[in-house]
Amino acid sequence: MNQPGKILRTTCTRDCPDACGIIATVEGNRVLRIQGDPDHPVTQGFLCKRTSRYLKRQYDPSRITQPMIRRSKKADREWETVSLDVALDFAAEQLLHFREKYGPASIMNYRCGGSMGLMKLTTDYFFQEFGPVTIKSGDICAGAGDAAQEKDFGIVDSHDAGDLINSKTIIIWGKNVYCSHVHLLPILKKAKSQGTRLVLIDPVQHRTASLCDDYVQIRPGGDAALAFGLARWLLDRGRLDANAADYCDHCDEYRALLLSKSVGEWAQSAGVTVEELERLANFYSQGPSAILVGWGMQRRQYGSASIRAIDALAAVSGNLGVGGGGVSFYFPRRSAFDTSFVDSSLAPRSIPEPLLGPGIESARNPRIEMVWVSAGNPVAMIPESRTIQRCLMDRFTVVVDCFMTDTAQCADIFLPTTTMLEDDDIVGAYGHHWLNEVRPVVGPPEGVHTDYEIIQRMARRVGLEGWFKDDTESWKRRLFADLEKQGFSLEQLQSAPIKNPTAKQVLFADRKFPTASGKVNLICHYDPPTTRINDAFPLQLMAISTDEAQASQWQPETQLGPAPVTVHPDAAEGLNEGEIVLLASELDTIEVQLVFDSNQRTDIAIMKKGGWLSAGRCPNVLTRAELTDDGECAVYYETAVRLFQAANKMTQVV
Ligand SMILES: Nc1nc2c(c(=O)[nH]1)N[C@H]1C(S)=C(S)[C@@H](COP(=O)(O)OP(=O)(O)OC[C@H]3O[C@@H](n4cnc5c(=O)[nH]c(N)nc54)[C@H](O)[C@@H]3O)O[C@H]1N2
Ligand SMILES: Nc1nc2c(c(=O)[nH]1)N[C@H]1C(S)=C(S)[C@@H](COP(=O)(O)OP(=O)(O)OC[C@H]3O[C@@H](n4cnc5c(=O)[nH]c(N)nc54)[C@H](O)[C@@H]3O)O[C@H]1N2
Ligand SMILES: [Mo]
Repeated sequence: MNQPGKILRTTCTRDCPDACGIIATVEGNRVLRIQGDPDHPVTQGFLCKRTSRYLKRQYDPSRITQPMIRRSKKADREWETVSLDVALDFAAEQLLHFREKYGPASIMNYRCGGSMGLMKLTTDYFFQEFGPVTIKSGDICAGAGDAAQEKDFGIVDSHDAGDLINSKTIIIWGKNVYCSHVHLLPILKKAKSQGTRLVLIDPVQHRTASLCDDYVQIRPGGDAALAFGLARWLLDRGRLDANAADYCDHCDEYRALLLSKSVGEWAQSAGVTVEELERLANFYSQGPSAILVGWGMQRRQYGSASIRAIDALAAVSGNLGVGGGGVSFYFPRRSAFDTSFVDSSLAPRSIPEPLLGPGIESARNPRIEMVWVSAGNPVAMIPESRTIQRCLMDRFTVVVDCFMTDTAQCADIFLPTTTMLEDDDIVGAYGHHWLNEVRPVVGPPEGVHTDYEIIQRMARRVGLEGWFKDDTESWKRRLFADLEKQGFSLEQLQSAPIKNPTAKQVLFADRKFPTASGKVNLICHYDPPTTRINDAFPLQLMAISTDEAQASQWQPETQLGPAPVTVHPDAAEGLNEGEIVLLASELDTIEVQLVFDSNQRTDIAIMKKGGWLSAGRCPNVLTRAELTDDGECAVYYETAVRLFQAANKMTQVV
């Protein structure tokens, strides 16, 4: 399909707020180069560090392009390369067997963020029609924040990113834009050049601090206390919106909560100085002020309460419904599309995603006998990795992926699928309002198919061909149906991104909120969480995103040797920089290599998220499976850990 040096457009489907337009230079059936689309209003011609290196992944020799099965994975760990027909027949036979013998709830469909493409919903649709089967609930990534904003505002949505130009102050609250949201940088830099003040609040000092006029190194989890402290400061000075009661519920209870501590007490509980809090409050009160809420801080025990406290601050300070204001967390990436064919309420049972391991293990009547994993690597990415690994090894497991991940190593059947450069799909973004098309810029290797094509072939084997007779193009039209009613065409999307027509520049401009009462639901209870660190385990483990990789999608050569752990030198008394030491939680121990950084707090240990279990680099072996206060999000960053020399462990063991 391609002539030499042909330039083709597609979209990045990686789990990222940016959903970038990609320009690929293709010769024959090989991609020579990928670049950011200069005509995409958000991408603006550049790609992030990790995706600009994507061709290394695309052409990595470890990519698996042939179906594989293991007839008995426990006894005989050898993989057998088979034809797709053999692999699919085997998978179909097992699906039918377990449905017949134990009922559809004995099968679980687990899909995660390997691709943001909307076509991936067809896998969920298949399992809904085949079963419905057991599915996941909640969200390891953003569940707590989503639940908070739904409760407070009735919806989860954001101001248009372009509106940031109208802010006098922008608070970047727990977010590393240089790593996780790089296409926000041009807007932030422009706002800054026009006089907007930028402030970062984050326990980890990262590169985004260098962009900001002020940086507050908050105590991990201190965000609600800081938000209450800021509101208390404004209250004491009569600077809260006098009309707040017109559009907020529970004003009296919220006020009582603010008054339950002095500004000094709130500052102390947030782990900041009174001066820092006052400086922040001063900036914030010189509005309009926008808050950009990051994803990290809600992955904590009280993560949802943190976001609710920030929502309330924005509301009572008069920053909702005004240009340059708002509290932006997430953009509804699916809202423009018709996804009504999937209905999770039909499922006979769900397991909260953060509890995947213990949830599968304890499920009864029926027991879970078979797990189908696509676009996810739960063994590496979900807490209690070893429990998940054990569960999958004990059950019949199918994994659809492009690589032999930690999860795929537990499979009985491995079905190879396309990479994003070979995929055919549509995406919205969770960091802006533009919708875009995903098109194969090269054909997949012989015998490799998209997730949808795999599902279509499965459907024929289990009597569901009628549901999946349509080709990908027809499905895209089906997803696009609502937009078509509004006068857009899929052809239009094929030539350029379309801005979600339901998106607003400024949210809640009429100060009406889609909650039950039509008003903001102010948080009115807060029980401060007790810290889990203690003398025995003095550090909080924070394995966070790195600009080098997307979650566990590392190049194999990066996973050699112990994983680096960054700490303040005072947090590693008696240990030396570069030394290989042990990092232990109450659950497990891994070997790590020490990196010192005196800019960091003395109570945290920082790792790069996504380390492989097979390489001994997986932080999630140390972390317990548990749920946040609301929204069934995972508590990733509160595991208490300690560092010690390997010899000590030997003595302990002996
Ligand atoms: N390069 C790269 N980019 C990515 C990803 C990746 O793996 N690599 N992952 C993607 C994914 S899955 C997502 S969900 C998105 C967003 O994914 P994230 O990378 O999670 O997004 P951030 O918004 O930067 O949130 C992380 C920040 O939250 C901070 N944080 C943690 N705890 C607290 C706290 O208690 N208080 C405060 N104030 N801050 C805290 C961390 O220190 C960190 O700086 O980005 C995506 N972008
Ligand atoms: N310790 C710690 N753990 C974390 C986090 C953290 O900050 N700290 N962050 C969490 C967050 S925010 C998230 S969202 C999750 C991410 O968790 P996952 O989504 O499970 O992460 P990935 O490692 O990106 O795994 C996705 C897999 O999908 C495959 N894939 C890519 N494209 C396709 C496709 O089109 N089809 C199929 N079938 N497969 C495809 C990739 O090869 C990859 O193996 O991790 C969470 N885990
Ligand atoms: Mo995520």
